[in-house]
Amino acid sequence: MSVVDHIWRLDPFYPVVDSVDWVERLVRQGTRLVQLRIKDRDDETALPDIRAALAICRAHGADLVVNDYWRAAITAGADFLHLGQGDLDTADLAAIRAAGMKLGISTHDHGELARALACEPDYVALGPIYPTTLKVMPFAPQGLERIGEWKELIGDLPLIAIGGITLERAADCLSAGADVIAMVSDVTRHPDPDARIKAWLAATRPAAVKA
Ligand code: TZP
Ligand code: MG
Repeated sequence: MSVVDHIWRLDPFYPVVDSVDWVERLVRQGTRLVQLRIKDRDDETALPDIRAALAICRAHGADLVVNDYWRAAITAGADFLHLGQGDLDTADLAAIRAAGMKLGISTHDHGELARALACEPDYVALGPIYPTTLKVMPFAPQGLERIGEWKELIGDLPLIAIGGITLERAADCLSAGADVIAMVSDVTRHPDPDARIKAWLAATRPAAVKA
């Protein structure tokens, strides 16, 4: 399978979580794409968690995306890396490419999109689509129209929508042009996360099969 074929098979359900326990809980239930987003560590202290999450994902046939710690991601042999705009200031893109990792980049406005595209990413994330309670954002909610605009601007690159997206809002985001829905609190802060994971999988798996 070529890299492009693989990218096109990115699962539409893309939870973003902050621990190996969450990664395991998700992939055991059938999640196929998950981001490990650990904050306030360095590469050395994040490395054991990245290795553990990678082993769990591989054992379950899931793709792990490592957020932030690109040196540790290279050391662990990760397949996917996600960088925010701030991370691009210091990331060694040549080293990331040389390691064969696929790269996703966050964008919030046109300037950030231009910068992201200049890095030749493998996917582009747009957020926040709706107001998010998870982090203080200097950007107003993008709304659904912006998803369609971004999809036109990035062409064949997969578009990830993130920020305030619930299962009830997912269909609108996919119809607007998103290929993949990323979320945090709709899963991790749900009163019954396992039921919510199952509901997301049931709602998005047909789309995954079609893709
Ligand atoms: N990037 C843009 S919004 C966001 C990130 C990491 C947080 C998304 O969290 P939630 O709970 O799905 O709104
Ligand atoms: Mg980051």
